[in-house]
Amino acid sequence: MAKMKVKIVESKFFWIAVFFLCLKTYILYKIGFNIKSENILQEFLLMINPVSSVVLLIGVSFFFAGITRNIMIVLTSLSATIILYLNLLYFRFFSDILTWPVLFQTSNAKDLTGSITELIKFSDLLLLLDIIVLIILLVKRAVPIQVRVKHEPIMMLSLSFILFIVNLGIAQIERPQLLTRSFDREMLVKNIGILNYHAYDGYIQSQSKAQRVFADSSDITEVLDYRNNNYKDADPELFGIAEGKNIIVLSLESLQSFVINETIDGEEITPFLNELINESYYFDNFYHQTAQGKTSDSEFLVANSLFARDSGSVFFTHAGNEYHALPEILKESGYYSSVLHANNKSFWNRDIMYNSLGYDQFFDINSYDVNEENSVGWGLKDVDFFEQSIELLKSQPKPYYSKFITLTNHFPFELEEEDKLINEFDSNSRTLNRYFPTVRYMDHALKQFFNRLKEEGIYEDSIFIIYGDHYGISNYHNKAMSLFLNKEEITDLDHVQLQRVPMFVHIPGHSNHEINHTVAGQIDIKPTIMHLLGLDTKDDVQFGTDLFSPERSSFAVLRDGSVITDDVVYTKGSCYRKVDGEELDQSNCEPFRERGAMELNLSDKLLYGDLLRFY
Ligand code: GP9
Ligand code: MN
Repeated sequence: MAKMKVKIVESKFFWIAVFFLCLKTYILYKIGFNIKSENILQEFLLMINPVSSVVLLIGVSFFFAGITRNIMIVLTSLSATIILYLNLLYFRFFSDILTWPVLFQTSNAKDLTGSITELIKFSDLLLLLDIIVLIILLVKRAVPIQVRVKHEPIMMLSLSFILFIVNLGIAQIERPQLLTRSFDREMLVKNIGILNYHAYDGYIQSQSKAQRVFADSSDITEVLDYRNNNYKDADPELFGIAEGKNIIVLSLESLQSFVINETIDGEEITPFLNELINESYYFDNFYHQTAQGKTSDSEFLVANSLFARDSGSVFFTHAGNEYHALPEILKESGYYSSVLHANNKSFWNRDIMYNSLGYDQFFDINSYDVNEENSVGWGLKDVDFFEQSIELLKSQPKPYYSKFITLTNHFPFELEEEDKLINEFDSNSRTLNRYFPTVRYMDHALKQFFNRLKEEGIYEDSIFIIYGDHYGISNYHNKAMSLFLNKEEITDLDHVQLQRVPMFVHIPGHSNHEINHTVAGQIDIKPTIMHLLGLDTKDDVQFGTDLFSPERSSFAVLRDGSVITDDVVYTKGSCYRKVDGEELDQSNCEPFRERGAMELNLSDKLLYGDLLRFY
């Protein structure tokens, strides 16, 4: 064993190549990909994250001996350089990292050939500097010829694995739940390195590919049958009421219903939204149905009326599927569609997924003037975001379908003193305490936005769909939450009820509505919008029902299988009566539990099999 270790350490040529390639990757991160780090730990990660994959890749040479090994060291270095260079070219064009599906998107290639020569720079030859040095060392026989030692390749593999685990451990400190939750490519590259990222991406892609391969056209029949049996007619009075109007969708970051009509130290948390309830169709039993994909899950639910995945983000795993999403459907009715969101376009793989969903335009961070003064936490402050969005909105052809995604009310709910319009809450949870001022700030930003829309004459020509994207306060803060809600504890039933998010359909000119108590969720938004526009939903494959349909049954299933009706909640294997929280016999929930499981299952089948390609 000791002898073997010595051998590996002795492999000077190998370590020189490893050093060169790691250094080159780091320099490319900084100069080529312009990756910035916010703290020393991030910078450190950037420096060390190439090591594990580079050791693995060049370590392939340990399967060979003699001169072949040294040649392999050069060849593997060269192939890694080619991968880096392809990424660099792609980045220069799209300011994004390559993904496997992108490599196979041959239909895009023709758009690129013309510009490829412009992307290549003379100075790119510098990338070959280390390779040239390695070749010189090789031909001058300045490096020793190594013999093959029995367990050496395994040692190299193990070393690479250990290095990767250490890397991942540090990355977890910097970005918890990195692999399961944060699917931003730049963030992955920052944390685990570009080569590891490609391996990870390959794994994710192959996983979903397999299920698709085994699906065939008969598989969709089951879904269609279910859909046909559950179709609900529209409310005849509201059907077509929004025809020709602009549709403005406001996806409000982390907004939960428990803040509505509540106060902190006597001050309303959401004064604007509270007012808006009187002038809107407001749904107070409306649930988010998202899982790990958070905002992206809510976007998926709204666009398709299909469930997102129970793990990871469908925006990443199934961006290549065939969909019949709302933007695409609206295009057939002459609508222009866009998303306005001041974040990197690659976050949640949006740039790619939005194409699949049929959006015409994505106004990402590059459409906004973002600087230190107008930013906090995750980026551009909501007030500035809405203000700068007005011109973008006006630049679009009418009628349009435009979705705004806010950002300020995002964990960890940071806000500057001057923007704190109400006090923080006082509990043991800093997160919950800070949540209220950021919600209040978002409410204020909305009020300003509505005023501006009225000034610009956009308001009257539009209808508004406004909802919270997902929870903001996890059950980790239950103790503090019980204090706020004046409850002894947060039970499983309470937890389900806390998954309610505000939902408004605001149609200028329609006022003084009763609050609608129907139990519903984000999956119901697509059919609702379609009916408001006078579009038939009979032939659309969807799992939601129009919120206004007189025939709709009050029902919602959450992504974890919990179900809610007017009277009962089924969650974590127990059935509860809603009014008093009493635990009931399972049979009271069974039909609803079954329905929920059925819908999730069929929707998953559709997604994993990419069944809409057969429809
Ligand atoms: C990022 C923003 C937040 O662009 O939408 O995403 P989230 O963490 O809420 O899913
Ligand atoms: Mn969100």
